[in-house]
Amino acid sequence: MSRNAESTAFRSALEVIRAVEPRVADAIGAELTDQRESLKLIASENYASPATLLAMGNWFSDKYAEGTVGRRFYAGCQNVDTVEALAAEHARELFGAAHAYVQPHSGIDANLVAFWAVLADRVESPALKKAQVRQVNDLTEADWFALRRELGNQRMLGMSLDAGGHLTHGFRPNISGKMFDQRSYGTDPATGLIDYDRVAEAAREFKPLILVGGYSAYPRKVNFRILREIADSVGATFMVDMAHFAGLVAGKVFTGDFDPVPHAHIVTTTTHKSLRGPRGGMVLCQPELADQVDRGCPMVLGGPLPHVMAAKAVALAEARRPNFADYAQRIVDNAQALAEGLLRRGAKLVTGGTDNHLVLIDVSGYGLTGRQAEQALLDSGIVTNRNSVPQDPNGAWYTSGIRIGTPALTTRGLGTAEMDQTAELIHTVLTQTTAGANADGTPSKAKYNLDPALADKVARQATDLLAPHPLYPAIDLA
Ligand code: DSN
Repeated sequence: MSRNAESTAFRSALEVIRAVEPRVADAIGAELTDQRESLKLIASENYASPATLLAMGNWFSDKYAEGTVGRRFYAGCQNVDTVEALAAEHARELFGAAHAYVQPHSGIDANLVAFWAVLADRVESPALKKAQVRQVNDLTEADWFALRRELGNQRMLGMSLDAGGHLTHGFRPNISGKMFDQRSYGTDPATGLIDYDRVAEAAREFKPLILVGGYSAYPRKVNFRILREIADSVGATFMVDMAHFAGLVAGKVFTGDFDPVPHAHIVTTTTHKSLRGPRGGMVLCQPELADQVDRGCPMVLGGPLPHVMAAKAVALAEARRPNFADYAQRIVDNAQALAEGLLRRGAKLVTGGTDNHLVLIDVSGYGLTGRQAEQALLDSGIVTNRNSVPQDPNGAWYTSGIRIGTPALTTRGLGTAEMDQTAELIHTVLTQTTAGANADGTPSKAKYNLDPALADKVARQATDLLAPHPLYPAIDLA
């Protein structure tokens, strides 16, 4: 394929859009410019390939396809069947999973599908069993009442939010926190690491139906073999949300005890983070849960998005190529170089470093909240996001942490030397920013002081750092 093909494809697409609503075409072009010019360190973002992006922009978007491959509620789904089956096959092969369900629209949706599958599989309820064998019309009012009571009385044990767990692992702002009686395990206050003995103790006391492993802000590997043993010891189903590190599993950086797929009963993920696919979700599971997982739509999900499933098939095919393992290893090498660069310059990092794709800086040492640090970095062309640290005194809104991740910059081709320069830029901004005050003179958790000339200088240095690694080099929209 000629490099020109990518340029022609995107230029032509914008020309067609511009003829209808030029402001949308302009915004799409501006987004590319912004992404090209900023140092993207958001741990959950990446840059999908042109092939993946293009697979989403077509008439598959117009097709309804509720149900699953070969068993649809709509006619004419033969082509959707082709791409859904391909995406599922690539996912099974890539991760060595018995079953893959590629319809979830997002990570939250994937988790809801998984929760439903586990509830349906595990909750002892005659009414639920009747509902499963499609005798819904035979259920009495009393059956429905009993069913709701039994479903609404189940327990989940997951990682606490401030230790790096995710909202969808049973926390109140998410529906999972309303569905489940939830308890969390944290990390050791001295090391910041998961203390598996404490997890086992919590599991023995709480006896969860579901033990959840996985995280969105924990900078270390997790031993999924031990978590599975804990789950088995209390009769829990073991679920892992690998949304953040799916790329590291796909690229065989996390193997053996650190690969969740052979250990968990059910694994959920997004497809757009370290895995570098389109925005979306996916569920992998052992055979006994497959039937329930496949009921995800219409049980939990709206109609599948065939254009996104097509893009998932493309991205998963890319991840099966040998060079993806090299990419995954470079993500971790870069995160470790970034962590070392920050530590050498005096930063305080949660757990003292990283062995995955992310680094969590405790910015309280600079006298800043996470919100102040996030905005000061943004002014300087460095895009990150604020995040709680364990036992965070500033709560989930202001926070005391900055989470940074390397999947996106690694995709652009930056390496460990450039990570050290990135650490220098972050260090410069954080040491030159001071906390601001409210109008009445009281300390503010949001306002900050940073010399705009310094911010501009850092932004120019960031652009210089990126210049040898253009984003989508074959695409010229001018
Ligand atoms: N929003 C994603 C993240 O940034 O981790 C997960 O919810």
